[in-house]
Amino acid sequence: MQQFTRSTYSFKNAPEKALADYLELGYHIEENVFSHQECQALIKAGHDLDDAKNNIFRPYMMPHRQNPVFLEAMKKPFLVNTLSILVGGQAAGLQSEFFYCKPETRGFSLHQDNFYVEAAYGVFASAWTALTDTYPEKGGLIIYPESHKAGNLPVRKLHLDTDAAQDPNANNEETIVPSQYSLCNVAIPEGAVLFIHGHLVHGSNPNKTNEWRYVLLNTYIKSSEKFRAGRYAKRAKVELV
Ligand SMILES: O=C(O)CCC(=O)C(=O)O
Repeated sequence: MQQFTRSTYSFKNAPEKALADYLELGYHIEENVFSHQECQALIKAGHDLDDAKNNIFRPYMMPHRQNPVFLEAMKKPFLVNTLSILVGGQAAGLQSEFFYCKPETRGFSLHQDNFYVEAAYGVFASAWTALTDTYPEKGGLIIYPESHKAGNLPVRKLHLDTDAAQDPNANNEETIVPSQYSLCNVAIPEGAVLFIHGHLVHGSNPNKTNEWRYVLLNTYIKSSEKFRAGRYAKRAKVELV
């Protein structure tokens, strides 16, 4: 496993230096973006969604269309400003997804987010917000630093049984990672955001703890760019200005 490297700069006060590190590494961690109260409000809103009320805890696609708390999170000025820097122009929202990841939920197989979205290189990125502390045993993310530089990578089909608590497209295939890139596990604390380049290979570990691992994923694209809507996700641009 590779020694984990992260930028020492923040988009709050050194955006140019933070951007240079993001372009080199393919990710950026920003702490204290959401307060404890905001994380708790989002978790509560997750449990108020129709699926959760019916004891269905697979990741909920597009909660921003159901509850304004999620739309407000997607529109958080710091996220919109940072994403606009990362995608090289005014960012539009594209997708939200709320992850419950109850104990024993399987991880998300290795993938590049842009595999699903089919946008041009460098104009699409994700904000993965930990609503509870996350670490390798608790569904923590796996990343391959600098793998975004490889562009579109091939995948191999997987033949796993479905896990009712995981996204139905999470384990269909996995990215074949070139041997020069190394796996890193990351621990992202509550309220922090992992910004992910659309071509960075990443996935997640299973949740082996007895606590739920709540995460809110928002994805963004440069407003003028094309993307694939997707049969399951049904992505549509959300204007943020
Ligand atoms: O939160 C997870 O388990 C993985 C989510 C993810 O990587 C994604 O949706 O792109």
